Amino acid sequence: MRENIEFLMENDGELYEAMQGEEERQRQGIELIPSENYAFPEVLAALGSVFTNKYSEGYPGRRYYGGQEFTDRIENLARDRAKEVFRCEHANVQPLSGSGMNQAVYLGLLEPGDTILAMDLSHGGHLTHGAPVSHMGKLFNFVRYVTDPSDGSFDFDQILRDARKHKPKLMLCGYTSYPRDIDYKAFKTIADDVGAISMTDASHFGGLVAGEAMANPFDFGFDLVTTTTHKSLRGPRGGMILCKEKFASKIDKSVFPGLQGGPHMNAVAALAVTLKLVQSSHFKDYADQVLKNSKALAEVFTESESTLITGGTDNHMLVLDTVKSYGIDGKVAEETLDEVNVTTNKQIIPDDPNPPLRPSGIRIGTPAATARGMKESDMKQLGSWIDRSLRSPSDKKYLQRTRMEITDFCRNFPVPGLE
Ligand code: DSN
Repeated sequence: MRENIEFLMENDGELYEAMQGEEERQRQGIELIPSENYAFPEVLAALGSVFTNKYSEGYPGRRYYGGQEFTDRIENLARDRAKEVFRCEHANVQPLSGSGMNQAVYLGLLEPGDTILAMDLSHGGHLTHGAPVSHMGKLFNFVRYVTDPSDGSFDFDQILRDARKHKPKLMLCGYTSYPRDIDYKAFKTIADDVGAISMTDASHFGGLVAGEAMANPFDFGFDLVTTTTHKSLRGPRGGMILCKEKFASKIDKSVFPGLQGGPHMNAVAALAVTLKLVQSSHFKDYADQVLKNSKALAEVFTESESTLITGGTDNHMLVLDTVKSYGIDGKVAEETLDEVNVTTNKQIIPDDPNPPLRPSGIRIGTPAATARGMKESDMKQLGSWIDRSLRSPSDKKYLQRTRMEITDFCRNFPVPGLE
């Protein structure tokens, strides 16, 4: 694989230079965006393989092009491994991205105008969970539930009242910016009460379910789970729809030919190897460590009396209210941390009075740092650098010194796939 990159050096200097720059950025900085990670080296190898050359519209055994002996083999491997890892009856491994994956579920199982009950965007839901600016928000009738920001809890009595009033066809839980676990039993009970399909979008924590560090919605009888494959799972960019057999045919038809053409078979190959690697005891240790690291980092902010949304974390991420904690908005916080080579992202917080490009907080997550081998003591060090930097965004000398210390610190933690 490295040889292929050297080949680029010979033939496309401009591209090679940007690629080298990104490698150095990833080496010298600490990646704390909760949805990012370092793909397994095996994933990078599969992505750069000959499967990128192949069209495979259809499904194993029923394709619209010839020459499918080996593509069928890898797609079957990916599907079987997905079913084994997530303990489900059916897996579609073709979605090209997380948004398309969720859209395929809604479009395959519902009619336009049908009602979906899902979490509000500012409380942690995703754009595809019905944000008014999204096409899905226009096509379906989303009713949104919120959380109590003081402790992140859901008001299940209210959700039940909403469900009985609006009679959703589908009830969705899952999040993109919410630092707590989900009470699947309570959600499933309400979905059953109103006869709704139950779905979890596990995009952020699919890897933590696979590594058995977090609960699996299928153990509570959920109908469907969607997950992207490049976040905590450490696989290729893409998505997966996991479901009960009774939804299999509608889901498959919705993905292809409903929404997509040819799947990216290099990504399917990379997903197959991911789903082998996540079954190892090594990956289970990794998933546990992601959560330990998140808690260790949260302790630093609690001790410094900063404001964490919901007061802490049960998963891989923290949402920090930077306005309340440091008197700076999320954009300034993100830029300040960029100056010390710590990458986070500005983030709206529940009922944020500020706009999305200048919101009141940031998100911080531990999957990528943990993949480099960082442990709780490293999180303490990192947390104190972050806390101090956010307290001194104009102290250029401090930020410069901290940047150098962090660059040195990073040398102890090789980036998977780059060394
Ligand atoms: N963009 C992803 C995230 O950062 O959470 C969700 O799609």
